[in-house]
Amino acid sequence: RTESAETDVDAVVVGAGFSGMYMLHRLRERGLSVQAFEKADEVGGTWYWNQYPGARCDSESHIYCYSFDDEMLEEWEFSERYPEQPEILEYLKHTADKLDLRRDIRFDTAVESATYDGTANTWTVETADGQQVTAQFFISAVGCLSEPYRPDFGGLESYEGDWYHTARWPGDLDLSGDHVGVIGTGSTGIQFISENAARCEHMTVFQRTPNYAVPAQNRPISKEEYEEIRDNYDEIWADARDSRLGMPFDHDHYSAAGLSETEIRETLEERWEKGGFRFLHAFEPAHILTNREVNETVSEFIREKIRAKVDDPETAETLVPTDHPYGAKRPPMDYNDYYGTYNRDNVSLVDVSEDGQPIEGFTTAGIRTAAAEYDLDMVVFATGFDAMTGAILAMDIEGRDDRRLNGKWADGPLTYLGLMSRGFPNMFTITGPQSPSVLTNMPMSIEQHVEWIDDCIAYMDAEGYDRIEPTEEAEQRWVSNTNMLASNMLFSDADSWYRGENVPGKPSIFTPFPGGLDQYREICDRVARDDYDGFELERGTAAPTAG
Ligand code: NA7
Repeated sequence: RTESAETDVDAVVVGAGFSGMYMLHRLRERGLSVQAFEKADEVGGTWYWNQYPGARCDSESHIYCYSFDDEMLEEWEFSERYPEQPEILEYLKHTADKLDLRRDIRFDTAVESATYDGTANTWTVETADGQQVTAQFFISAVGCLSEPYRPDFGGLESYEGDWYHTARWPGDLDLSGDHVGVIGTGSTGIQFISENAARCEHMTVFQRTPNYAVPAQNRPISKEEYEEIRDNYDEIWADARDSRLGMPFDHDHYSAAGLSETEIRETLEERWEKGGFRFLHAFEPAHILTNREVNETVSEFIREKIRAKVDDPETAETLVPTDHPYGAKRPPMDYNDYYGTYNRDNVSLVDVSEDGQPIEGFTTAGIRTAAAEYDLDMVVFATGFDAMTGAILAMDIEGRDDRRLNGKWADGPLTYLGLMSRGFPNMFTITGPQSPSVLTNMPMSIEQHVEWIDDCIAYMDAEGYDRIEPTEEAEQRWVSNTNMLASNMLFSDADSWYRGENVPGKPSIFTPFPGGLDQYREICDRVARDDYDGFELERGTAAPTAG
């Protein structure tokens, strides 16, 4: 590197969840100086913020962790098949201690803006409290389901009860004795409702779209099981890396082609017992997510299970999804007899869809719908996130030639590989839009992204390049490829956060890369092997050096 420009550090990383922590570690191991910023007062990201009782990860715990460090795999043990929020947070804190990450993380510090200077080839990152740091590389690790979305119901300011968004849960709240209203029946709402109904005096659930919750079949993991997992970890990780979902069992699916409906139902019954994503992936994804007929058999199978669980037929029909096929929205998991919860005397369900009684707003005492008023001591917004782009665009990012990222992405995100966007040199996004992240076991995707970015920076260093950005053509190709893959699947049959439709005014575009982590990894590896095909690399642009 030349000595022509001096920066405070080589790289700034924003966020200290799974992604930011690993990115910081990798770059530091390579000898780069890194400043990470985290707006919370602790590491953990998603698992720091989502502290509502019942928060749990839908990936199985033995693969919901980093795979890069054998020692950590040896010494850490999750207690249940699916890890609960407090345990994941402990795991991440433990990792931060073990890798000595905290010394390079500035906590309680939100990044407000990042501005690229094309002459000096540096990024200037500014925080909410007015600190400025310059770096050659600017890396967003802010997460893709991290910017909470709360619908703007009128009158909330006059509501005299308490209200919380699940993704900003304050920790130890006592719900006992309260009449609690819950808005939202996505993955979060379903976890919250079934875990907390018994704790409340009364719970009223406001459901706009019924969902297909499949039993997770959670249970404790025994010592013997862990021993077996450890003995086979090499194979487990190899299978997970080479799979569509980043989950090792993903290879173990059937073809639905040529099966009769009875045979399909037998397979589904067997998979129902296995639970979670093993059910979703009973058949080749091509069959459930592209074949309407197979999908309808699967959807109907779940509908019957719901009807069988709920005592009151009218409530059951309100809970049965008929407006969208299974899998078109992110399928939620049931940890705690979700449908059985509606048989409790202290739980009631309100249909707030267009055909029911939509929420009109808040009163001083609670929620007013088109048909009634509900008095509530507390309202819980389980209303999801401004997914994929929300947290990135919450920062004011200005690239080359005064171009702003929120302007460039006004009609939908434009990226190459979900990792970079043209006009924003040396800026990387981990789990960015048009990457497979949210459709996979996240740590597997995160490790792939981080390692790719780290290798890319190492390549630049070795070859004497100091600026990288995608070509216009490669970016357009990637975006159309992602859209084309999605258009061959059933995703457009539902309004979902996958397509930005949960946030009013957001462009309606399928944002994750739906081709699977295995295919994505292959593409990324090929791009790197071909000297970063589709990227422009430049030398002699006042390569900055950390001072
Ligand atoms: P989701 O899956 O986006 O669910 C949000 C829920 O909130 C969903 O049931 C929405 O109904 C409901 N919602 C949103 N806006 C409204 C309004 N205005 N009125 C009534 N109901 C509303 O978020 P989650 O937090 O559950 O899950 C996000 C991801 O985190 C999850 O998929 C996992 O990947 C982890 P809708 O279906 O839009 O009619």
